Amino acid sequence: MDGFSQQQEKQLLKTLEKESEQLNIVERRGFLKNAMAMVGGSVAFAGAGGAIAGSSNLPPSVPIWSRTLGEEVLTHPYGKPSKYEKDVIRRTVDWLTPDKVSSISMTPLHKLKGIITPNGLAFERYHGGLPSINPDEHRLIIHGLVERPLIFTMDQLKRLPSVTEISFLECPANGGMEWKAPQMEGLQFTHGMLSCCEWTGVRLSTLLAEVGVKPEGKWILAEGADGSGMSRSIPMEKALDDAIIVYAQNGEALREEQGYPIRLLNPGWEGNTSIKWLRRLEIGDKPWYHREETSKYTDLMPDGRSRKFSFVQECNSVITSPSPEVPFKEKGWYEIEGIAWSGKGKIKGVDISLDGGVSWRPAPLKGLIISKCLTRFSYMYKWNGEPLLLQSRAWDETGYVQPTFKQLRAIRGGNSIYHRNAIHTWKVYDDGHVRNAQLKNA
Ligand SMILES: Nc1nc2c(c(=O)[nH]1)N[C@H]1C(S)=C(S)[C@@H](COP(=O)(O)O)O[C@H]1N2
Ligand SMILES: [Mo]
Repeated sequence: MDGFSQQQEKQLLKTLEKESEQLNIVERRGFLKNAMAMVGGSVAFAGAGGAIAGSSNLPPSVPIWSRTLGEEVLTHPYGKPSKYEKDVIRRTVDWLTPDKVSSISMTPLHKLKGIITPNGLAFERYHGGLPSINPDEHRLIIHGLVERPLIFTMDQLKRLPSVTEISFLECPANGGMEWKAPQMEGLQFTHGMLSCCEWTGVRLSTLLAEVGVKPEGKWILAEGADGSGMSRSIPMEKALDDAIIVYAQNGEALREEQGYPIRLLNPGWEGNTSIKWLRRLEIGDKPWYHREETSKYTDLMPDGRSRKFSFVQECNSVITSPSPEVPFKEKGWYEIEGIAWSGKGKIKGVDISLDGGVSWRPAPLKGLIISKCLTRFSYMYKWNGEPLLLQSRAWDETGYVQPTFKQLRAIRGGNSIYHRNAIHTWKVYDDGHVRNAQLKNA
């Protein structure tokens, strides 16, 4: 029982070989040798896990869950993660959310795989708390410079032709605490105002065709039904391009946290424009210059002027593993993994650096590569206990390359909160722990 049968070992080696081919590993031989050592010594491998060594559920014993019957069907009519995953949760930063109503929670990016954020882990941003809206009592009003002002029930919206698209959603304040110096010790806090879901709803352009926009109609005010009545002015071009009135998220009804029963989604644009609990769209001939687009969500430039309507979330990337939450635990092979995204389209490529940006090597993209979506990159690396300055640098299909901090600060100065998409540095120490770092000249 202890170890694997020869046939199992052969099978595993075959799988590894295939995977390594896909990953294009340069030092393939070394990688496989190492993997075999782990397979051959499965007891030692399990022991390396630490706390549970010696458990009566480990081989060669038959574990308790194999000797008893499990729970009945419908023990959890709505499924939930294993109790052993209880630390995989959204988290807040106390000093960012003093009143808990105007608040923000962050996605545990270090624990996620693939590109989809599960509904229970999508970051949340509230300007006036979380409303609980009865869909039967909710309406979407469209008025202003239109031929036929209309009021839609939720059922009427769902009868219109629908679209389903995957898109990331990022608060432009993501990483905002890092403008002046590294502050947050964790990927969840440096980059966690970011999620990527599959959204279903009606194209805003479909609704605009229903009401008939007058030729003077150039902007749309979107307003939420929450206590903050949050509102943003959206240019007609975006409304006619890819904006969606969303009612479903990852296959099920939109979560209350994300705007139930309906929200506006502007793919690739600052999350602030994607108004949740949407109740009103007014068509006008110019922007409204409301609070969230004048006093907030603007960038104070070095010359004293303000950058406003900075809608697009530009190309960005970060290494998710290793990270402060996912240190190297022992020497050996690791998959250095991360995510890249761009509000302008598809990710074209990612380089990683092990030496703080002195030299770069390509990190192959893997999985789905979709416009305005998280995209995974991965690089196999054998860590021998040396300190590293890990960085990733992504570029998108428009040719835009993620800037260094130095390049970003040279243009935007140091007063901004929003749109910090600079190359991020993780410092790996010789014992494997990882800290958030910024380099003076990069
Ligand atoms: N009505 C309303 N819409 C809103 C907000 C809000 O407080 N009220 N917050 C905005 C901000 S700042 C962001 S970043 C996104 C966050 O969306 P999420 O909570 O689904 O992640 O919603 C936006 N839409
Ligand atoms: Mo936001």
